[in-house]
Amino acid sequence: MKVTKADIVISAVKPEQYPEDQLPEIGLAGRSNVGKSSFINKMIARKNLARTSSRPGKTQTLNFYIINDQLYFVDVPGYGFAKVSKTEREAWGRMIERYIMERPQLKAVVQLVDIRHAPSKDDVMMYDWLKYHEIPVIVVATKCDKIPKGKWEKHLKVVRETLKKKPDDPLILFSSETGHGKDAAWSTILEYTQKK
Ligand SMILES: Nc1nc2c(ncn2[C@@H]2O[C@H](COP(=O)(O)OP(=O)(O)OP(=O)(O)O)[C@@H](O)[C@H]2O)c(=O)[nH]1
Ligand SMILES: [Mg+2]
Repeated sequence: MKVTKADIVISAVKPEQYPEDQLPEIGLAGRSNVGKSSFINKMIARKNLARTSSRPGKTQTLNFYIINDQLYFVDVPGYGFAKVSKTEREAWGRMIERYIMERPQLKAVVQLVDIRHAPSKDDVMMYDWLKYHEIPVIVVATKCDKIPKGKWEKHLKVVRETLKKKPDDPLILFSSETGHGKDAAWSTILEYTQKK
């Protein structure tokens, strides 16, 4: 897809702040620092519209990005970041839960995992939770530029098996560095936004 327009619309913490138009939404989930914001930037070909950082925990609100007046990417704060208090973690949990469980426009969640490592316990818990709530998941194995091509398939197999990924959920190899997988990710996302 050719992105001609992309903007951040709102950083929301509660439902009253979500956009009111009925455009389809794609949520981004994954542990802190996995590359969710970088994924958004690569997909919309903008260097730093979605703020990225080498410091985990950069994204702390639900950030709604409108793309070509057609759909939203919703950047969700990452999980598994140890340096937050229990109270903060609970507030985070409630914010995400409310969004994911009560948003009819949410068509799918792109769950990012780091291709270099087997999905963590938190990754597995997140995937199971999404499946329990019957949310379609597009698994994106990112940072593929960090391992040699000859090892991609072996690592993808570990991702598939550790998550116990449902056959219906797509798995896409990606790199925000090289743009590998960008076209595949776009066509999959568009397919899901067109489902009712
Ligand atoms: N080599 C490489 N580095 C990446 C890739 N994607 C992200 N990074 C780097 O990983 C770090 C974290 O990226 P972010 O996009 O900020 O991660 P995030 O998931 O949004 O993190 P939080 O907002 O903390 O949840 C940054 O230093 C990025 O440059 C990738 O595909 N390849
Ligand atoms: Mg981020």
